[in-house]
Amino acid sequence: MPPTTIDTADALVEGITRGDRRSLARALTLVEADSATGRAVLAALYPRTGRAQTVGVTGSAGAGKSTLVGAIAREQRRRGRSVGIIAVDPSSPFSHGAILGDRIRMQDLTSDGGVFMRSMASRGNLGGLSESAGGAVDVLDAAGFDVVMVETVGAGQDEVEVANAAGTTVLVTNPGAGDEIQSMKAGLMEVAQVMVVNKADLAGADTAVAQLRALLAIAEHAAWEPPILKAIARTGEGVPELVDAIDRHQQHLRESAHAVEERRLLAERQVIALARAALHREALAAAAANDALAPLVAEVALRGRDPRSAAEALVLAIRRAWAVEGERS
Ligand SMILES: Nc1nc2c(ncn2[C@@H]2O[C@H](COP(=O)(O)OP(=O)(O)OP(=O)(O)O)[C@@H](O)[C@H]2O)c(=O)[nH]1
Ligand SMILES: [Mg+2]
Repeated sequence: MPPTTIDTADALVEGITRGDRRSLARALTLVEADSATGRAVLAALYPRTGRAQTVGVTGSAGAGKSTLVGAIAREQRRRGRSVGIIAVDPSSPFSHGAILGDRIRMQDLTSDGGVFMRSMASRGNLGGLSESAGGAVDVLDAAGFDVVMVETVGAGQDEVEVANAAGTTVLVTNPGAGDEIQSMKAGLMEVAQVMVVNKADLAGADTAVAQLRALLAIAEHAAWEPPILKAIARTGEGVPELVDAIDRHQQHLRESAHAVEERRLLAERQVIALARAALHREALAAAAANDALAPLVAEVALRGRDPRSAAEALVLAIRRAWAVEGERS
C-alpha cells in the first residue's frame, strides 16, 4: 500500500494549504522535533511564506508579554485579520503556571476559529530554539494567517535569534525597569523595531519612556526609528496604537526605498543564525564522538592547562573528526 498517512511531507503540505488544522498541528510538532519530514515540509512551504505580518514579542519575564499578545490578537481580530501565535515556554516549573495562566487569559481567543495558538518547549530541543520557532513562524505564515506572533523571554542570544525570525520585533518593558533598561544589551535594542512600556497604569511609565528615548538617541539605527509607546495590556489601552506602529513598520519593510535592503538584512540574519546553530550542534556532536571535550575540561578545571589552548585543541579535534567524516562520505 502506498504511504497515504497524514505524516508524509506532501500530505502535510497539501493539508496545511487546504487549511486543515490537524495537518498544521502535526507539521509544527515535526518542525519542533527537527525531523526529516519537518524539514521537507518547511522547504516545500517556504515559497508560500512572506505574506503574513510576522511579529516577535520579547521582554523580560513577567513584563506582560502574554497579556499583550492576547490584546494585540484581539485588536487584529477586530481588524479582520486571522492570527497565529507561538509562545516559547522556557520549560521551568514556574512558567508552566504562566502557560496555564495564558490559557485562561486567552480563553476567548482559543474558541475563535481565526486564532491558532501553540506553545513550544525551549528545553530538550535538539534543533535549537531559534530554528524551531523560526520554522513554526514560517509554517503559520504559509498556512495563511494574516498575523503571526511569537512570544519569547528576552534574556539570551537564542531569543535575539528568535526575534530575527520575525519582521517586526516588539520589546516589552515596564515602569520602574530603569536599571534593566540601562543595562539592556545593545543586541536586544538593535533587534527591536517597536518599543512599548507596558503596565503604564503603574507609576513611572513616562520615566521609562524617557530612558528608552535617551538610549535610542545614542544607538545607531538605520532608516527606521523605533517608536516608543505606552500600553496597558490588561485593559487593551494603547494597543490599537501599538498595532498601528507594527503596521507602519511592516509597511516600511515592504514598501520603503530600503525594502530590498531590509529584506536582505533579515535574510542574512536568519541564514547566519541557522548556520551558527547547526555548526554549534555539529561541532559538539563531533567533539562528543571523539571524546575530545571531557579530558580538556578536566585539565582546565585542575589548572593544568589554560582554557584558550584547550579551546584550540578542541577545535582541532572537531576539524579532525569532520575530515574523517568527509573522507567516509
Ligand atoms: N498592572 C498591570 N499588570 C499587567 C499588565 N499587563 C500584564 N500585567 C500583569 O503582569 C503579570 C505577568 O503577565 P504575563 O502576560 O504573564 O507576562 P509575561 O511577560 O508573558 O510573563 P512570562 O511569560 O512568564 O515571562 C500578570 O499578573 C498580568 O496580569 C498591565 O498592563 N498592567
Ligand atoms: Mg508569557
